[in-house]
Amino acid sequence: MEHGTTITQFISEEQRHASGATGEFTALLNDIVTACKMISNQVNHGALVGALGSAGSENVQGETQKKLDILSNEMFIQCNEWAGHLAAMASEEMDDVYQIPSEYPRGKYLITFDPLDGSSNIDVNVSVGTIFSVLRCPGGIERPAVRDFLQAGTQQVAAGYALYGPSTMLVLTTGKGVNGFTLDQNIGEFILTHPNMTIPADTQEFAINASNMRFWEAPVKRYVDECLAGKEGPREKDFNMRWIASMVAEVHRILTRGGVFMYPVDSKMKDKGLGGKLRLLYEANPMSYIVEQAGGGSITGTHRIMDLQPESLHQRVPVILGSRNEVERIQGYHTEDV
Ligand code: AMP
Ligand code: P6P
Repeated sequence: MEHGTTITQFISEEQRHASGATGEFTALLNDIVTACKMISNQVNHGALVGALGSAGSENVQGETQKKLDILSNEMFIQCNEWAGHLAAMASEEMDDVYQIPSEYPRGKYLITFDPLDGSSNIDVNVSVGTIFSVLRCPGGIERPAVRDFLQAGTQQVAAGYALYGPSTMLVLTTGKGVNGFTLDQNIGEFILTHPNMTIPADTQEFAINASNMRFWEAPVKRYVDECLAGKEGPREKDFNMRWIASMVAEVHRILTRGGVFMYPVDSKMKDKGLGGKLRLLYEANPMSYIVEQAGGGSITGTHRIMDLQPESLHQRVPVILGSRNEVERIQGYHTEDV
């Protein structure tokens, strides 16, 4: 019986187009896939295995950690630390760089990841996800330091996310488009269900946390007001609004039917000295790589996110991404108001 292309097969076939590839990258991607399967299983069984609720600790962001945040982080590390493909890892849930234990060989790649993005939703059974980004470790580095992770988004060699929703999906780019896979629980394999995902250039749907409206800067306020004005306003069409508070779910919706997602910097963040809400290395950059590979755009408001030179491991940035024509319009509002 035809079961469709598995992700293992897909990744292996992609390797054939990479002349001189040793197979390390392929093996690394497969280890990441295994980690996402394990996290999916834990998330799906949440309350049944006592995995819901707070862990009673805070992460480097000062955010309360859920038990599943810590479990997911541990699972991601366990699946990826042993095989000798990585020089080090960095996670939203860990203050500093995670060094590969001395009993394991080291490899030539780095991973940054958010093991369970949107975890504030986990206790109310709303979709959450895992976000990952793969970088090359600078040559000759035995023990990577923070500075070795501070690479622009354009240096990523792969990025992806797992979405733990009504079905578990894995969306992946290695620089040749974006492909989506759905986990077949019966055989424990991801099957290619969404080949060559592309974002429609136009949209009538935007996503923003409207409770921050009084803090927004003028270009964002202008854009949202015009959307809300609908047919009678300057856009001459009605818009729909969404806010799931889970970036992975929002990005997946945009990949599937278009839209624009905004978490802009605002006056409240600036008063606290913050550059935004979302983290550059393991949220904004991987999602920007995926969105751009799908034909969309991803900016801070004024600049392309993937061009930013990171300054710290947990740096926060503004994020406006999605349908290209909409993102270009918003960028225009930011630059014309400068
Ligand atoms: P490797 O020698 O296995 O580390 O691969 C060298 C480079 O080839 C990687 O950094 C990727 O840019 C590319 N590559 C290797 N395998 C794959 C694959 N399965 N899919 C996409 N790109 C690959
Ligand atoms: P707010 C989840 O914590 C997250 O990092 C993103 O996944 C999500 O888009 C955003 O924060 C939600 O933020 O302020 O609406 O809770």
